[in-house]
Amino acid sequence: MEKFTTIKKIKYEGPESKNPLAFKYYDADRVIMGKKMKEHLPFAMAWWHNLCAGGADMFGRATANKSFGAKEGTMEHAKAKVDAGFEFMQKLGIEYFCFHDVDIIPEADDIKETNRRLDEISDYILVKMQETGIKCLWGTANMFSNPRYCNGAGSTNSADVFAFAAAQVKKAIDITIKLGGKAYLFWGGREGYETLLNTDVKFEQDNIARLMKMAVAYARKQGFTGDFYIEPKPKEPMKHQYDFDAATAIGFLRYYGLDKDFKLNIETNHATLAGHTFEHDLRISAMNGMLGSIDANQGDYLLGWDTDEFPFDVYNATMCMREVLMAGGITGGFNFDAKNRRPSYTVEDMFQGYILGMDTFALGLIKAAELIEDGRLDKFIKDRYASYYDSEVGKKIISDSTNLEELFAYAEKLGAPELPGSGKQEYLQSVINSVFFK
Ligand code: XLS
Ligand code: NI
Ligand code: NI
Repeated sequence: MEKFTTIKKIKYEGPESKNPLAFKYYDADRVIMGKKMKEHLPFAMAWWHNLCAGGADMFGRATANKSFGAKEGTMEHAKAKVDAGFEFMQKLGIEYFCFHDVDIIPEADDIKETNRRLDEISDYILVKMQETGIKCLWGTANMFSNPRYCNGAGSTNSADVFAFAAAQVKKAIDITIKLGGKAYLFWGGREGYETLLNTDVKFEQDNIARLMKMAVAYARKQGFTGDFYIEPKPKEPMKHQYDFDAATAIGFLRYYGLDKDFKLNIETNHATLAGHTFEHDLRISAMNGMLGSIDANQGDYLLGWDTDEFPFDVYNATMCMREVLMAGGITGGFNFDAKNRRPSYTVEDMFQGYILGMDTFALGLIKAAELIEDGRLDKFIKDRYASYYDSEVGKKIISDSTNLEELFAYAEKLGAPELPGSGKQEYLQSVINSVFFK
């Protein structure tokens, strides 16, 4: 039965349109740099925000009704969410979804019953997937909401909790494989600590790696060929999260020999919480061959937590898409890990959040392609390092064929080098404006 009876299929109407339920920039079949927009931008719906969260915060209960006509906490409700989710994705032309195990069913007290419910609902989801062609981008286990995970999952001090987490990961991998997920994700929900007064960091990190290794071994044994992801985040819920940012996560993966199986899922708001720009963490991932997927949202510079807003900042989305285009695309997708603001509690708001996000990324793609085609930024960067290609000493340095003694002698002969050339930041920023506002 149709859930969103007041909403029709969302169409592209172009920038002149004033229709609040139409795309202004996202034109799925428009070709940009040789590829359709929908191929550049494999969007995904985040099950948890869109179908589960009603806007509750620590000061008040939910404002949005996500019952979809069923009693919450029942399997009927779980199925109603599947119906609503697939209708939602179809109406928006979204081809992927992402989920946590407990987003798709109400967790039972007994793990056997929880797992039975997961089997039942995944059968139901599978039928919908076959009917609609909608696919699973990634699955994950929620190992942060239940009180048993107050000290983390892989990082917990309790061996029993660790074993329970392992069981949950096993089942979440089974369901992800069953739904044909492209990847399996670890967001280090509470993998971190509050104080060193009670924490053995090395012990906890070794254990997180153990859990990940077991996950890889198990999934590969089941024939899973997709990627594993770590989604870095510097803080919240814990004060110190172990997967602080892209560079930290990459170091961790390499140290434990997990770097062949894992890539990163970079979330805008997590990068900015780490004190980086979004494009910084994308660049660090890409240059290490580990840019897997993106959690598309945005934070608020006035607030110090993960506000998970729908992306609206076109400049930011452009810098993201520039990184993605330069990296030759991503194998994952753009998952809207984003939620409506609490006072935006209507069904129209649900759709308008996604329309905003999709239009913002479409604009980002258009503008990033224009920046690349304009060529001034890329040429400037290339020229900036020309001395390494043009001079003898530069060539020696980048071909690893010199040493400190030789460079010492060279420097003595040189006397003093000239200044390295202007960075021209202001000029380059004006180039961006001129491409944006032609
Ligand atoms: C929370 C994370 C979470 C992950 C999935 O901050 O972004 O939503 O994406 O567990
Ligand atoms: Ni987040
Ligand atoms: Ni996320």
